[in-house]
Amino acid sequence: MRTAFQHLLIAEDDGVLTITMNRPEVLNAFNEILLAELTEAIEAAALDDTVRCIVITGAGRSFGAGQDLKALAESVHSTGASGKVSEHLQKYHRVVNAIRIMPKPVIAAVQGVAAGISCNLALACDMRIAADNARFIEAFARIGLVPDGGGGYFLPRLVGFGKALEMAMLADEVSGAEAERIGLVNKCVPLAEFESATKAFAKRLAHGPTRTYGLIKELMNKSLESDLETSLRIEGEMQDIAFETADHREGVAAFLQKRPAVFTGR
Ligand code: LHQ
Repeated sequence: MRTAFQHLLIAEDDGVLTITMNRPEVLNAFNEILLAELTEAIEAAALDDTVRCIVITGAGRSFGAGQDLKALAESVHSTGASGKVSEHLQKYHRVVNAIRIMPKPVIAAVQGVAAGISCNLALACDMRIAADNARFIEAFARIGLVPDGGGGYFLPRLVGFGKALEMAMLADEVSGAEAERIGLVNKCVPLAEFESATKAFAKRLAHGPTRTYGLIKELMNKSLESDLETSLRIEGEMQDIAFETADHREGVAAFLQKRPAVFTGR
């Protein structure tokens, strides 16, 4: 996959692909180029078998400040084409969908601000690790907008209905520690440990049974929309596939031989 981008930094290490959004002068706010490049990198990662875990993070002092409002004012607002915002949003939806159907784990590593659609990009990821300086802001209502980028879907499912409405309506900052408490992130760590903790978390996932992780992800995602009967049927379908993987055989062999399993992701 391409590794040289205008607004992304790409690093691959031991099965972990780290995608760093890199417009630190505007807190990694999304312009057209950053959005297109992020889409390309995520879609390419899905097809690359050497990638077994993806980390999305931000350069500088923040994760991201949402849509670049200057770029928005110059384009949609100044041309009077505000009715077309939903068309613009489809580009973000492509990223959200790419993360959801990615057959391997995607982690958002959030330090500093994650506001607006950048916050919701983090919510679309499978898991989130935050530094203790993180500030999650559903900033939309501050500028008279509704949460987009899948926020209306992921936020209530992560934190519950009432908290989601509070975050979306009041648009107050939620700290990393509070985000951990309410289930918005999987864990919050001191900023000094953020990089090493993210690496350890991602490496552990990258050394896991990747094919099975893809099935787990599909099972969980589909269960959000299913009744019990359907979910149990899907569970059976997924287990039929998992049962045939080399990693299942390796896991059982490792257990019987009283040694750690070495998963290849197949
Ligand atoms: C920015 C931005 C930014 C440009 C900081 N744009 N420059 C909506 C509509 C349509 C289609 C698609 O999607 C969306 C979705 C959305 O995401 S709507 C929500 C958009 N985001 C926001 O409303 C957040 C705006 N930013 C802020 O409220 C603050 O900057 C936060 C709270 C994020 C951070 O505050 P501070 O830590 O105090 O940093 P700062 O405000 O000083 O920002 C640093 C620089 O970054 C500054 O530039 P400057 O030249 O003055 O140093 C800001 O202008 C720039 N920046 N966010 N979204």
